[in-house]
Amino acid sequence: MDLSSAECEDFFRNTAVPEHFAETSSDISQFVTKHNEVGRKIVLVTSGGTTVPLESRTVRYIDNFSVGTRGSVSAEEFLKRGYAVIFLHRLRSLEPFSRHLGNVIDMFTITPDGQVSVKSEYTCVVASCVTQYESVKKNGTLLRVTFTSVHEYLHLLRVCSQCLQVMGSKVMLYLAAAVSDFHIPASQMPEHKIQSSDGDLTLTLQLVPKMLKPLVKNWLPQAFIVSFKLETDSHLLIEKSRKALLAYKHQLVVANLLDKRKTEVVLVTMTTEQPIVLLPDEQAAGKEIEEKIVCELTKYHSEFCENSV
Ligand code: 9Z3
Repeated sequence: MDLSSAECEDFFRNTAVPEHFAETSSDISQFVTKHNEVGRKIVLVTSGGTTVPLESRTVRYIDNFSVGTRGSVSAEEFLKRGYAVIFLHRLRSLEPFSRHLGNVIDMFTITPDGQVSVKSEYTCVVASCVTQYESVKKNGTLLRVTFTSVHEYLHLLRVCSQCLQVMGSKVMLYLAAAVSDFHIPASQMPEHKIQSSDGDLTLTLQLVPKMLKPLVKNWLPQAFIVSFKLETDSHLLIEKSRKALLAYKHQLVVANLLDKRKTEVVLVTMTTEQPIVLLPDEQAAGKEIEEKIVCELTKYHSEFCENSV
């Protein structure tokens, strides 16, 4: 569905803003101003799945598989390369640094004198995470913003984009979140819990407005924008990635298949296809494919910035 400016405005007017929206918007704006002033590049990383609520006082919702690995690992990689990161992620999905700390309660023990201490087998991983996290906190280079529903996600994506407009080409969008294609518009959602006593439930979901179009055209026309294309059928992947580039006119699509997403992706532009593969020995050594993806994308972005001045 192509979206006119009026339809876009209608969607946002008719869809409730997330809780604490004014405060979050102000945090984003301050973060952008601070890093823009010192000339630091900013990346907006979106991560995790969006829910589709079935009731406005939500008891039930539709969800998807994404746990936020792609986004959280990539955020760490961008931070390592000197970017400031707005990490727009699904509440309780994986986050940079803490993602390494599995089941936290297993990591602690109580010493005979009653002190809490980290078990010896975990000290290395805890020390490494805490050191990296402390350094990022000291530099103020990571801003975490959360969403749950697809409606909250879109409101926050728009406000982040509006705040980032001042950055021109020095901003990258890395849209790795698994955003639902279907939803129930706020105006058609029942307020209260759907009653099972009413019998079988038939749902009609509508297409979520494709916000990538206004995003590229109006919200952030100068930015370097990377979207992700997820398919399960390998025959469709590249063709659909190109179709997205044609439709939205952004810079790059990271194409991935559901079951190979941790070891293979293709960086697709209008004229090139660059496969990125994590080799078995790299995998065995604990390397993650996001290191390679982010390394390549930062090169594309530098070139994009040079050509934009
Ligand atoms: C992706 O394709 C991400 O790589 C994954 C990462 C969601 C597969 P995890 O969070 O998974 O590490 O578990 N994200 C984008 C998926 C998406 O919704 N794309 C849409 C599409 O393919 C619109 S841009 O049409």
